[in-house]
Amino acid sequence: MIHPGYIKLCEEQEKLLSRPNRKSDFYNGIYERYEYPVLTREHIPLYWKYDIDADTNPFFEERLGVNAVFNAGAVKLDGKYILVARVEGNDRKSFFAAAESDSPTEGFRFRDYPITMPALTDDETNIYDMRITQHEDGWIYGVFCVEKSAGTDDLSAAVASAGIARTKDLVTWERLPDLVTLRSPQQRNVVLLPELVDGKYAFYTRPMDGFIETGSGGGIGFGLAADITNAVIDEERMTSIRRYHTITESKNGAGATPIKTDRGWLHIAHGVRNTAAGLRYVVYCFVTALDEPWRVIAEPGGYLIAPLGDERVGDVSNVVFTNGAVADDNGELYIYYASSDTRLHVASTSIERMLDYAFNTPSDALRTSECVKQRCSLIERNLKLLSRPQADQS
Ligand code: M1P
Repeated sequence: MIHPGYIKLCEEQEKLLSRPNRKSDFYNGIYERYEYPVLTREHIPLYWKYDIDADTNPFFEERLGVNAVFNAGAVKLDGKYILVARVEGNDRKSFFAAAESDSPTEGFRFRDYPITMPALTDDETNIYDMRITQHEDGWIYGVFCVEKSAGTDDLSAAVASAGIARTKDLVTWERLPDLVTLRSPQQRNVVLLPELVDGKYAFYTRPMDGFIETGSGGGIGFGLAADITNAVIDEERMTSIRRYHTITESKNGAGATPIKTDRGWLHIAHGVRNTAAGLRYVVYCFVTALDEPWRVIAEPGGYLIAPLGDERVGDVSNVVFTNGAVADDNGELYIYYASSDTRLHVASTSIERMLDYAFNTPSDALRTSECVKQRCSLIERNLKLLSRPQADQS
């Protein structure tokens, strides 16, 4: 018999799943925020967590709890917005699960089962943060982080690499060998470009010396692999680089799969700086050239999205992170970003607005004296306009 507790919780959950989402009061002209997250752990189907049989679970206790739902890859397929989220069990292991909706900003529901991603080796311990690429070769690729123990006495020492899998339907996945980068011992935040470059598969990488520290890794790299079924990159060129006293000082990493626009590939990435209170993760933007996708042609200074209000608090506080966005045919753009490794939000904008932001926001002048000059020049132009007689201002 189904436990009555299940029926009661289902009714409560239905209110959450069918709740309309609204734009919040936040304004910066670049994008809109929304009142509610699009996915949280409360969105997880109850039958993923509870044994709903009253005979075997008389107290209706949670058997396999879910701690967080965050960092989602995103894709639009057959008219549906699909998020492949990182779901983290109470046991700390992450797995992937697809949730879909007819709307980009509300109504996301998980499919019946999470994704069963084949493991390549017995020592793979954790997988997370999938970037989804609808590639011109006809496959949909998922590139994600694969984590293994370093096998030393230090139990927190781990090795990260980029796993690659492909699918046609987001249900059945064929796992390919992990990406090999000959000059970088570890990788995380790797993204596959949707188009071949010089007939090869093009990846944005994040060279790292260790599991957490990027060390000598200077920023977001770019490399080519001739064969996706045995992807090897021998040389990584730098794209968006880390700089002292900026939002990328500690590290940065590619985010959503780059979006092709008339003016270049639009990237929505993350940057990390250190503070007395720990690392602070923000989302930033840059554009690379269509003919040389490693060459940065616009990089606005500062962040695009920083943790705000409730977003600032969670399992890993003071973090926003993105690995998925959907660009609609009508030019609307939806950026899915997680806050504090706990929940997933959406920001809405358009390609046109983002390009205006990317090309017209001053780049980081790197020094206080220069940054003040940038601001004074803005103020001067504005004050001139404001001092004109009213009649001249229209
Ligand atoms: O905890 C914040 C983020 O940390 C990692 O990002 P990075 O590799 O740039 O440090 C990732 O593990 C990511 O999942 C997480 O949100």
